[in-house]
Amino acid sequence: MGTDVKRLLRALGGDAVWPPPIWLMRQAGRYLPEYRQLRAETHNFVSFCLDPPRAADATLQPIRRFGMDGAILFSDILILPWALGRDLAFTEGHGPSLTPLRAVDEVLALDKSGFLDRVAPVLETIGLIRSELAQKHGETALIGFVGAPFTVACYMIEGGGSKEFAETRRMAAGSPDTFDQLIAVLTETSITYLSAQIEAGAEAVMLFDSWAGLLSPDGFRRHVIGPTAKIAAAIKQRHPGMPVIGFPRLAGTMIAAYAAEAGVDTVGMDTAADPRVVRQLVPGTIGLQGNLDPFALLQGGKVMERETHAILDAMNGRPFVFNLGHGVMPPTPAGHVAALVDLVRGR
Ligand code: 1CP
Repeated sequence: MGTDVKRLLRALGGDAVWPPPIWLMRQAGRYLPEYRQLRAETHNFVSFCLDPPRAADATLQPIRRFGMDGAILFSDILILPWALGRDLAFTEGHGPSLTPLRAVDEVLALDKSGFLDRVAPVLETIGLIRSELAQKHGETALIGFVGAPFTVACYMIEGGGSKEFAETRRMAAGSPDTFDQLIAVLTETSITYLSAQIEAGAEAVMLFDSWAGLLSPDGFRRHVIGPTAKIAAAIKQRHPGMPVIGFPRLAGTMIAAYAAEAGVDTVGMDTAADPRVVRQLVPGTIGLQGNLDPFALLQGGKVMERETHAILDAMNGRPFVFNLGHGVMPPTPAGHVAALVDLVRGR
């Protein structure tokens, strides 16, 4: 690959680019004063996600400040269930709430034919982002995303966030036909939605499986690896060479099976993963991404430096993308993010 290819895309394509490219999960968000200002202009978070100029602006804010190698589309994993016809609201300090989905009729009623029209503003946002990147930040690549089917099902069934997602796990064990039908709809619509994001200009895609770690090994194979493998294979078939990143959060030792079988090019490591161990578990042909503790970034200084160097030392020689192990915490000083970017780039 030529050196005109963006550094992030070279790393996601399997090159051990060094120093590694960097971007951060939740790099757009409340820790940035300019985000809080933009957010205050819209009461409704869903409308904000569906407002192309504002969503493009939120995506680009961390790029303008820090010159990250990756921009992640400003949207949310719950826009897909909303577009499929489920009610969705975000309340201040409480997070998302949806009407809980419990019955097979509700799965059958999901609007698989109409959802793509409802996400048209997201596709328009992607076009706006790409044109500003092309004009002003030629080295930054745009990442599109969906929530992986299991994690999206967790929110749809439970009706919001949860520590245990007990209703979801109860349905997976007790009504497997209904659960499998929901996962199948999410798998199919995720393929369509990611393809549309790629056609609109996304240069890589990521699947966020934030709750993958709740499952047993058998459940993980069925509900995490299975649907992810279908999505990754379909994306690769429709868009040859398109980089696919998977983030099976808190997968523990199942990260080995995920890397070997899910068909993603790059695997995201969460905060709890030891990169020296993951390096042994994951074949060298698969890229890795992660995994600085968001609390080390919040702390900054020596703690951040020590943990960052440990990750860089463990990942040297591998195709690798520096990131956090989970999202940026709202109280994080923006100066710590700037210092982290300098640290990783060796400045
Ligand atoms: O008012 C606000 O500012 C709301 C906060 C917020 C933001 C900034 C939410 C609500 N979503 C987002 C944006 C977002 N969410 C992005 C794009 C921006 C970026 O990363 O820079 C992405 C990729 C997500 C993905 C997302 N949403 C995940 C997967 C990653 C993860 O954090 O584990 C999940 C689980 C969600 C659900 C969600 N959306 C918002 C909240 C508060 C939550 C978590 C709810 C919970 O489980 O408690």
